[in-house]
Amino acid sequence: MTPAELAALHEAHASDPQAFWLDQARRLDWDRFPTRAGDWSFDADAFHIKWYEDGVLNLSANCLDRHLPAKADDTALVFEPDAPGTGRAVTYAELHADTCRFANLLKERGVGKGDRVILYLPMIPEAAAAMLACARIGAVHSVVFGGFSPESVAGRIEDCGARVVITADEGLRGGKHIPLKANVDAACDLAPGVETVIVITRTGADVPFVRGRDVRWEDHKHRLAADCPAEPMGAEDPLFILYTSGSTGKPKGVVHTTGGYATWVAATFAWVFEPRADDLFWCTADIGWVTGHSYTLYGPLLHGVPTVMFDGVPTFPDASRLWETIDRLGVTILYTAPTAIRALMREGDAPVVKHRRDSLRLLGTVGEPINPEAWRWYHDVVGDGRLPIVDTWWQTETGGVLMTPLPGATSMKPGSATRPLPGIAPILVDAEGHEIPGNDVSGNLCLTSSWPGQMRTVWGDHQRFIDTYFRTYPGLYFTGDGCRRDADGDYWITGRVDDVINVSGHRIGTAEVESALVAHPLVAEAAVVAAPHDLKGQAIHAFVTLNAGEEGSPAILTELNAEVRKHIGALAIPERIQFAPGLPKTRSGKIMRRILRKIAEGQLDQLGDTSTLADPGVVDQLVAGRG
Ligand code: 6R9
Repeated sequence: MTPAELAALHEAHASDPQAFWLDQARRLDWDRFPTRAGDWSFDADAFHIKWYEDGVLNLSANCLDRHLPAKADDTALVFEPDAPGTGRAVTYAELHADTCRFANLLKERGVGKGDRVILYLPMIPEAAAAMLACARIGAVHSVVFGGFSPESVAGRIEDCGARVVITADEGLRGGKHIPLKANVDAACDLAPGVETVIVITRTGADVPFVRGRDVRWEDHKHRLAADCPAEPMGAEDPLFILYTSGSTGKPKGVVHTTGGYATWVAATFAWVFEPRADDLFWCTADIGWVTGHSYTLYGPLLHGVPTVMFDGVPTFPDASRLWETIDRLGVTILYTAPTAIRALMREGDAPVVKHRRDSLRLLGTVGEPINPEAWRWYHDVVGDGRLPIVDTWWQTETGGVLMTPLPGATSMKPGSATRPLPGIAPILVDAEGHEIPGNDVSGNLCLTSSWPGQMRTVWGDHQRFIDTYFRTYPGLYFTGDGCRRDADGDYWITGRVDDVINVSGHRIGTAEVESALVAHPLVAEAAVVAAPHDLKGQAIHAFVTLNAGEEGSPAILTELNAEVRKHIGALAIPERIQFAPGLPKTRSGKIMRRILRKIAEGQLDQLGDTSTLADPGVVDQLVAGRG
């Protein structure tokens, strides 16, 4: 985009927001075009968020049917499995047919508009078809990342009241088999409401089937009709629920609706990636995360841009996997996470430079702040110094990108997400919620106005939605991120200021890990904080106090890790568990995490004022025990 084009977009929004947002909605095919764009208020007494409310559309039709007349036989997605070179391309016609078959199977099993369906799947083309099938019949999909434990799956099944789960026999990643179906069986034992489990064959492993409940996709696929009408959906009908960690309690079911989400994904995909006819887009994110929803699946499909579904890991079979795959497939845009870049940077330049990478025209990152060193390596080595990088800041809650440099229009700065997209209104506030004006300042990042892709509610708990995001600073959406605005007015996200830890781009709530640890019978108390980590960005550091008379041991450590694996999943296992004779508490009994954070960070000379602690001696013990 040129600077003038970007200025024109900002100007169009400023002069008539309603007209601007209605214009953005024209990127989609509507059964009934909305007469009004945004209708919202962040004020407590009039709180509501609605976009395009009288519009009617179907997202699956927008992703598939509208491409059929001109390009039925063109590639919609490229499946790139764990083993390099064993994948295949799937055309729009094929994806449409499989989506319809899936939709018809779901209907046969009693799924209709508004019903929730849990997906626990590898990155296979059938996963795309299953998501699109839900969207086609108006069912609400909730994808659960395959790294979560049976207990986590059960919690989500119960929270959203799903009666159908779609899974695969096994996953296969980095050469390792992941027992997806066995995990679903265990989840169903814990959450007994599931009536149907649809099982897709990925590895062909011999998995037990429960008669009456389990359905093998391949047994039915060929008898199911390859067409199915797309249900006309109200713009504000829910499209999906995605569970994500917050500061407190259980993961929240973030709800996105149809018209606003689709508009925002279509608009941001166009602005950020400027799709071209010959693009092959590769977003490495798993569909279990929001990035996988918005930019592995929906964004490219809405634009008719072929998208790579990668069911592997960047370091398997070796550290050149991404670059070898880019050359083999002819990838033009790579969108990945800082944690992957750091891991590959550690392997040196050789695995990169032995591949051409000359098909690439744009690089992107998402998920966590990128350190300038990793940015430079991505730019200089991966991009040969010739490719722009879009450092896109956004959240599960925001549906799509909110801040990023735009190639051609914004100058890049290593480590900065730079500027908000058109229609996005960030401000920085201090702890009391007063705006911090001017440049060269830091504060908590809030947004003053709504945008179409904003989440609408927490599933089943609208009050929690309001309390979590709009109460800290009344009248503002609080992102949970800290941020600096530099002397030029560019934004630098400095990371979470709430009790969320970002481990390799995965959001993990400290409260969830703490409650997993205290589930162990010998644990009296646990406190979890973030510590900086070279590869993961942040790592989990846990302080655990055992019951009186118990001694910490390697055996207990193993058991504690097993608790976390059981209650959440391996991705939340702490980097470090430190046995602590006591935790630093105020006289009123509050754990002072500030002190624990400094200990975990190793900043032992910056512990600050410890005089208000009930027992200041605890700190010395913790410092000594840090080792
Ligand atoms: C899309 C996604 C959201 C949190 C967010 C922030 C961090 C994401 C970032 C970034 C700095 C970027 N984050 N992108 N921080 N620069 N480009 O990641 O959603 O999983 O909900 O995480 O990730 O802290 O608040 P989600």
